[in-house]
Amino acid sequence: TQSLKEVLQDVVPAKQEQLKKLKAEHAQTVIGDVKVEQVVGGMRGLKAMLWEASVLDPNEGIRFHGMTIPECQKHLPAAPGGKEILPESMLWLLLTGQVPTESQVRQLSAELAAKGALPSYVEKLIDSLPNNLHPMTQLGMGVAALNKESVFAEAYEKGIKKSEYWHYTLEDCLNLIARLPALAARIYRNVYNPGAPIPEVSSDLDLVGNYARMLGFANEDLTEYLRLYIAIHGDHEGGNASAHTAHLVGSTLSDPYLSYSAALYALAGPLHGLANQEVLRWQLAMQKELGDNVTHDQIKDYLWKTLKSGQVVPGYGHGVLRNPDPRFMALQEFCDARPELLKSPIIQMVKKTYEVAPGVLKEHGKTKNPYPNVDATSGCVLYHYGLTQFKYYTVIFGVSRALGALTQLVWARALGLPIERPKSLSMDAIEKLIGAS
Ligand code: NMX
Ligand code: MLT
Repeated sequence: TQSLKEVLQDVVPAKQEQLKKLKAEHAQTVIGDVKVEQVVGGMRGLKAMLWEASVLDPNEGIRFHGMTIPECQKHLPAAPGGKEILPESMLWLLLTGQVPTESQVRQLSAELAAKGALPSYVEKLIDSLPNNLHPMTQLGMGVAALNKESVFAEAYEKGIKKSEYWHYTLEDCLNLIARLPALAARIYRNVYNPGAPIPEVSSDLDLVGNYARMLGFANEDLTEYLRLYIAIHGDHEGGNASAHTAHLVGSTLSDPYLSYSAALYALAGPLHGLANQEVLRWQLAMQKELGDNVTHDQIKDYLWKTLKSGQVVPGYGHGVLRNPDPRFMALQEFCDARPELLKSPIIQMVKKTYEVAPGVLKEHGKTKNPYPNVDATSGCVLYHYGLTQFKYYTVIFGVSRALGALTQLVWARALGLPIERPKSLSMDAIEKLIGAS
């Protein structure tokens, strides 16, 4: 069985050649223009970043190396006895562009489990934090502190060739992905269930099998849900705020731990990953006010109340998507296949909200995308299975996004990409440029 590193060693030269050819033959070819609205409007739609693992189409959603979510569900290996995509399978696809065999994935799970224990200084650091410090703040601190272990930083200090960067970056990235479950589970246990002993990483379990066990859940359905959740949140091309942050910070040759820690603090914003916490807070407030058996009309009124108070409807809208998010659809299908989930009041409420919110948002007329994004539903299934502490939800997103953000760090170093440094302009400078008085 070829290991992940061996496969990458085969794949890297072809990609390096592809980039060399692009630069040699098309360096001056124009692929877009820059409008003032993009400079002052969050760079929406600006094609300005190389990202290998996935591309987002506004209408059909994400493709990972050309594969849609249903195709990944069909072809990527699951856990023994399970059905959902294993995050290890997704990581393999993102890194290599290839669908792994079952034995390659089992080997990767074993490698990650062997590296999964937290160093004791990080355990002590996390244990020393106040339990009312937001779990995302704790996660970013733990990830940053792990940079004491960075083989890239150590090798760079000693002096290495540019062509060797990606080898050390890969090692750091796999070590970090391996340790995220133990770190994230420790934060959960300290904040919500202090004192109970946390099991050690088991060499017999996959990444999420271990994560669920360390969190303290023994429900195989929840574990399968987490596998799907973590696999499909893994990458969403490069322009989203967390992935872009990792890319920017990594481009300075800051090591993968520091780069991903920075990314986590972008994910922690309510317009980005924190939206899944906000969705649950918003749906529970609706449930408190209106009870369990809400009608569509009551939800419409509630939506208008939110909009009229000047707030956004969390879980709706997107910077790129212009249709319902296929990740939302995949998580809804997980519910549709399980009658016990469909009976859950909170899952029913999310479904009914989806039936009316696009109409209300269209009538409201502001958002360019009135449809749900993944955050509209991701938390309600966790809630149903007893993971009710919604301030924790973005941490799970943070465990997942490492797959894509760290993949790109490996590719950025393998391709020798430079430090990111776009040009900024003042309003006076823009006016001068366009000849406006
Ligand atoms: N509810 C109410 N208003 C909205 C919504 C919404 N869900 N989405 C966008 N708008 C407003 C937006 O605030 C803006 O108003 P204004 O002109 O007053 O500034 C206007 O519609 C145009 O915004 P768009 O161009 O459609 O959206 P943009 O690309 O700027 O932002 C989001 C995208 C995702 C930040 C935005 O849709 C939003 O705030 N959604 C709610 C939060 C959310 O669900 N975030 C999660 C994104 C997914 N993720 O996991 O990261
Ligand atoms: C993501 O998964 O990062 C979000 O959908 C936000 C985005 O793509 O901009």
